[in-house]
Amino acid sequence: MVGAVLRVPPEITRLRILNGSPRKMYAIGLSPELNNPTTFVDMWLIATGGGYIPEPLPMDSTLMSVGDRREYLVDFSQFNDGDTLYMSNLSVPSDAVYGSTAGSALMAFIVDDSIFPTDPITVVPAVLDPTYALAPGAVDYERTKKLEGSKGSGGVWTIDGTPMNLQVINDTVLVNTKERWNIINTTDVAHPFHIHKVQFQVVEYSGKAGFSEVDSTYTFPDLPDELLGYKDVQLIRAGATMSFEARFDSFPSPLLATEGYMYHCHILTHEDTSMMHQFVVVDSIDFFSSIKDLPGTEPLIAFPNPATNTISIKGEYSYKGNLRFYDLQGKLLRQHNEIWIGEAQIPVYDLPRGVVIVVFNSRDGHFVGKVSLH
Ligand SMILES: [Cu+2]
Repeated sequence: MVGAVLRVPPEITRLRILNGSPRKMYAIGLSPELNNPTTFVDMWLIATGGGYIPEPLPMDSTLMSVGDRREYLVDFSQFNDGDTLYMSNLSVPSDAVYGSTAGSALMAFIVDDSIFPTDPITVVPAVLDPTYALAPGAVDYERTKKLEGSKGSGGVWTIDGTPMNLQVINDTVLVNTKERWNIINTTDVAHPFHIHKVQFQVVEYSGKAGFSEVDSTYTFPDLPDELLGYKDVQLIRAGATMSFEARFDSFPSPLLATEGYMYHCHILTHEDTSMMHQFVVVDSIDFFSSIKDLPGTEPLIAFPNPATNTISIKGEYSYKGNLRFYDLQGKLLRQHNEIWIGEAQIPVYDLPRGVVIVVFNSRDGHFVGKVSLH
């Protein structure tokens, strides 16, 4: 809403802020000055999209990327009845491809002595979540993703150069494991990386963070406010790398999953032009014991079995699809996209010896089987 006004009590007030814009980032602060503000009032960050941070963190301004949610305490008791504070609209980073235009304030807060909250907050708490720590356990698996594309590429943005394909599950995560994901922004613009299903914690970040124009490396728990807390979206500035850790502790897919959770750039026009992949979380026992041919598909066979150097998968018809190899713990070993079964000799000489799971998916046929490598 343009020109929004909120009347607030002369008390500490909790503000929940969401950047719901499809693609614009906002750098915000609170100031008594309407235009070109130079003085700011402390905002105490208390929570992110995934919960409380360890203790309130005061700041005068911050960057809200697309999809960001933050909660702040602001002490309006220091002002008089009728005083007005403005949410300033400050300059966004140089690599924010769809920055908002700095200048006019986003909204106003008017202190109003006639408002009496029934349960006022009288002090900013010293501690919010004393148990806050990195998600427990060692990292079971690590993945690295590259955000790719450029402003000159005609609006084609991808993850690892691979367009979004609903027929492809790009990652299979084993339930009740902890993973580290390294997201490398190789592009010349900032992307807010967003993942469904989990709340992650940034453990390392190298490059420009927030709206700073200075390259730095930050390591958990010494993080600037823009990187702190449990979250499901994190802006990664041009050229920066963000690593997060998360536990995938719930809701494994009941069957061989064909419906994935998404991870993608939160800029709507980027996710719509392919900067999105999907993953499933599986329980390995359920995953492999429930495997069967889907209705309406013909049986396929992998041969030779056992195999040493190559295998082929053969059926009555030729299909084009995606072939993946997993180990018995459900970890993806390798993926081949867009191959024709019945023709391709698929190399397996470099896979670990022993039994591997072969999964083939296409629009028309599915195949899951075990192949023994020796
Ligand atoms: Cu993007």
